[in-house]
Amino acid sequence: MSTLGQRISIHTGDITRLAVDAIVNAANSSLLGGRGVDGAIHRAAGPELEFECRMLNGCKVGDAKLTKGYRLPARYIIHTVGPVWQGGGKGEAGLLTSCYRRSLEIAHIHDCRTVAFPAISTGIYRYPKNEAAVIAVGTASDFLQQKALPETVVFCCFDDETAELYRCAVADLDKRLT
Ligand code: AR6
Repeated sequence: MSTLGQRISIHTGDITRLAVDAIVNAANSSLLGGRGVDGAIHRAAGPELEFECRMLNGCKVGDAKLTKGYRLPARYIIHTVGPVWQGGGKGEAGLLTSCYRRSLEIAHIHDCRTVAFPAISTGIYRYPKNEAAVIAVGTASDFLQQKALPETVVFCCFDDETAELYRCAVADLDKRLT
């Protein structure tokens, strides 16, 4: 197995259950909660999370901010704000890349060995899942090649179909890297 394959893992299930150092939240720029994975994370972490989020003054699209994990098994939550898909001509790919890079930088600074990502922007924000998976895997791979931490990036997919897209994206990248 390649080095990339050893440091990227693909999981199907609910990200709120994962006992990793940090999980990433697909938030909105208010950081005050919402639907989808954001709602699930706020419910599972408990009301203290919203209290801490209120002190953060929101977050720009493409950026990320860290809070504690509260009642989650994860120690930290890294909240990032993905772009709303508007057809692809509004800088969406660059902004989505930035979400992954900024989240990984924050995980690195906080000595996280394992970090789990949902498929940012691919639900309510309608980013095409396949294109988003290629960006997620490519950006994580670039980062992992430069840094020893995080040791492992988990892509937590809500369904098997999405997990398969990630497996294909990893396999394609592996072919290009070897
Ligand atoms: N665990 C893992 N993945 C999940 C979970 C879960 N518990 N729940 C949903 N997903 P979305 P977005 C997947 O809509 O598109 C919120 O209201 C889901 O299948 O949660 O970035 C925010 O406040 C999809 O593949 O996030 C924002 O306003 C992926 O997570 C807005 O939605 C992302 O879907 C953000 O929209």
